[in-house]
Amino acid sequence: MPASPPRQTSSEPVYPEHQRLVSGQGCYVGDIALAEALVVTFVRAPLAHGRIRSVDVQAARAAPGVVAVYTGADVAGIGPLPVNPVLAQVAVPPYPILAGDEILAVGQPVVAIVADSVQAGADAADLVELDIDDQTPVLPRLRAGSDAADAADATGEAPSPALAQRWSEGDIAAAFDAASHIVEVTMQHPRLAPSPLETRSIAARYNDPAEAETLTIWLSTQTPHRSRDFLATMLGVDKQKLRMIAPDVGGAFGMKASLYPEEVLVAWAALRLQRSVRWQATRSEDFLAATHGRGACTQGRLAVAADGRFLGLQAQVRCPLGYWLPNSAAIPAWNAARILPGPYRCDAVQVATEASLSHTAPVGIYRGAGRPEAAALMERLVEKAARATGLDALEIRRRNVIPPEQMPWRGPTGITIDSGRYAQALAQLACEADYAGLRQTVQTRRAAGELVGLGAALYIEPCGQGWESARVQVEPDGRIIAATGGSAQGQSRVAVLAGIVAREFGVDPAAIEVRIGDTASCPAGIGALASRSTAIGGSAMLQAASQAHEQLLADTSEARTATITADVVYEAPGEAWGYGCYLAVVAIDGDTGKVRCEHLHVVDDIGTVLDKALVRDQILGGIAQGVGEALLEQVVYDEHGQLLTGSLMDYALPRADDMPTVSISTLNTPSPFNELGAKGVGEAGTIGAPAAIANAVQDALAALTAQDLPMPFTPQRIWQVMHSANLQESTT
Ligand code: SMO
Repeated sequence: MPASPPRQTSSEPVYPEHQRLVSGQGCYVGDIALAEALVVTFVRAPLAHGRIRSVDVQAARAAPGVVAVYTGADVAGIGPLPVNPVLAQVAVPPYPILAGDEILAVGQPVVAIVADSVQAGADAADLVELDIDDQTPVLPRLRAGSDAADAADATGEAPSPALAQRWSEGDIAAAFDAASHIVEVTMQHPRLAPSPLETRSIAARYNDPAEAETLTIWLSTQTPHRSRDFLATMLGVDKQKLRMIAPDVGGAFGMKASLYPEEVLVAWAALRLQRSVRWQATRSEDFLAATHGRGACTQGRLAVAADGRFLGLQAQVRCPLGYWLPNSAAIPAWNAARILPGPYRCDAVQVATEASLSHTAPVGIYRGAGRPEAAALMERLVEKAARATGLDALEIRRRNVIPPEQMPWRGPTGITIDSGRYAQALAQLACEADYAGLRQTVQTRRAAGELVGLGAALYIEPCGQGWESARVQVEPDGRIIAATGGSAQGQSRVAVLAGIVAREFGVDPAAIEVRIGDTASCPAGIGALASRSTAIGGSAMLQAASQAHEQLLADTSEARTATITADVVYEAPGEAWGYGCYLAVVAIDGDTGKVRCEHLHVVDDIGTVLDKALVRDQILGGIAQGVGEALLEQVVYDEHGQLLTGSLMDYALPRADDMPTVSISTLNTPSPFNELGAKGVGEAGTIGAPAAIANAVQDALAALTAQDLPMPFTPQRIWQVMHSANLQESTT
């Protein structure tokens, strides 16, 4: 019997952060009151590619309420945004604040109007005249069979890689020569719009020059310190003159990890006009010009021995990029490649990855950031290998996984996996899901004419590297203050951090005051990314709490008069690798082609669990987004590079009734690579769910097609498969 979805029950902890956010008490950037602030309205490019003949802003400048109008020439001196150098940078384009001579994507900011109200800005925007010489855009090349493929291939120029890298280990030719079976897979991931509830938003307060800070900036961001530092460099101001505050952030999912041209312009305009300035994107502006995720096309060949052992893997990852690179631009292409061959041993591996520019919105990290792409490719290959060898899907995985006694494991792309009990996770899944019974049920339903499928996926997830900071202070009056450089997007980070400190001091978590996301009151930090907050940030906090507590115990003075402070910069000695084993049951409506993911059985190993309920919520949230990728969501551009999915009327986010029921169990193998033994869980569901659902859908359709279908598995796509199979049947 499928379990019902986990529900909040009265015995579960109540998180003050949750209570506050779901009852409308949150304070987002848009809620920050700024006296006499000006607002920015952007005039955006109506075409994907072209030469600007002229931009006429005379009438806009003279319009009521308009304080200033800026074009590309005004902001040409602003410095570039650094790109995280995890891949070789072949051809990094300039970082444009406003278009110069050339239009590079639909939605690119061309003119910025600074006015005393949103209405005045919108009216003035209508008066701007753009004269553009239309040119053919370069669009991402997609694999054949996906909706936009023909359109993209019709454009003359091939996208050129901006970032690329290759890895190779072992004798790949010998591996394929020795193979009893060779299986091949091509995966096309939809391009996705991260779609946090709160759109991009910034409010910059211009302070009296006599004050220490010139600008106080509230930014909806995952990375307050990094954004402050990059912004200071780009604008050529002392970083101490900028204070960056991330107040409540209404979702981010990677989309708010990097600075946007619009945000840089707001800060620049505030300095130039010596006025407070703000901007909030509309939902359509986020579809047009915030970073998208995924969109990768991956291809792989797996050489398999008769007994199911994996002998060799050849893989190619191709990721789309837009017209400028966010700081995180290289992360998806890097992760998708370096994670291969996932949790498996494979002696010969050849992996190549590249990411190519196109005349579209920027592409960056989105919850999972390359991990779902690696998992989907590998797990589709494994599923095909199971079919080719006649082995059971879980059994072939069991035969190939890296054994725990070989951990830490050095992979062919140079990664080091810290820990993992993959075979045990597979066994736990088989037991929890009643795998044998489930397979029987699927057979029975198939015999009765239903299109049903079962799909497994075993994935691994790197949970961040590097350092994070923490400061714990004990005041003479007994107050304990804990501060960290990260920010929070509704994950109840305050509760987790307070819990870590409270346990050290042996006090109630409510007694701990947690400060996050403010460059003035928190030590410098990296931010909330890559599932690293608990493993790395939490370890920093644990060390700071322990040091402060020791100092407190050592303090024998009768009346303590000084503040005790422990400042820690914790650097993890390596990456913690979470992993999970997912099993999806899908059913396809024979009339409409609509895929329903009925149930997901999940075993996740995230190391030490600090808070069970929060872990479950993270897994469920990730699954919702994974279901979106597999079944519903896709950003679509037409052959002219026009965005066809510019609103939530056209872009299908998952709703409550699209969710499968979910059974979650965990396995806890502590990571030896951090103080807590924790691994990340923020991205788990987005990695495991699409791979498992893809395998289940292909399993349901196995009698009709052996072709690799692109995601998302929309009713239209599935109906076409069923329809062409029926046609073939009736003509033979
Ligand atoms: S996609 Mo995450 O914010 O590293």
